[in-house]
Amino acid sequence: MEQSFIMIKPDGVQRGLVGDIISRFENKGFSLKGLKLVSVDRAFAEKHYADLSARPFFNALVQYIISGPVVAMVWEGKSVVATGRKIIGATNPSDSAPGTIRGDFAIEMGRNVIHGSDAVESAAREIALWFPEGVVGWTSSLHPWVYE
Ligand code: DAT
Ligand code: MG
Repeated sequence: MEQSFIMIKPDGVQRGLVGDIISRFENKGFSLKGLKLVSVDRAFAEKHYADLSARPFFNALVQYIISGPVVAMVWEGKSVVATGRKIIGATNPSDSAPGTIRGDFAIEMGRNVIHGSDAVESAAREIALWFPEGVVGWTSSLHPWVYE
């Protein structure tokens, strides 16, 4: 089954949005396979955002991600990568629809509360980076009530 790496950024943690955000993924029917509160250093954040290293906002982005603890998660389910991006909303909160996480909780791109993998391949890379110890293998007893 498909997995996505979802991270609540430091502003989401500081603002007390962890419970609400987790609820949105749980309520959808996705399964939590990994979860930890961590502070990452600059080198780690630069690795996570390596694809963006040439962009002018890269340093500010890295500074933001290391400014406080983040909640790193692995969520699993059918099409969780693409659907997770829909739950999160557009990168720029000015464009994020109400009802999405960024649409409901964010105003600026540099404080957009949450990260979600943008493809199955990047999800695999990010999960390996953030969870080198592996994730938890379990099956929800609700599985037959979520999937036909
Ligand atoms: P996303 O987080 O929606 O996958 P991304 O991977 O393109 O977006 O960029 C990572 C983060 O970098 C994004 O959440 C916010 C920031 N960012 C992206 N584009 C930006 C820009 N043009 N100016 C400032 N920050 C930007
Ligand atoms: Mg991205």
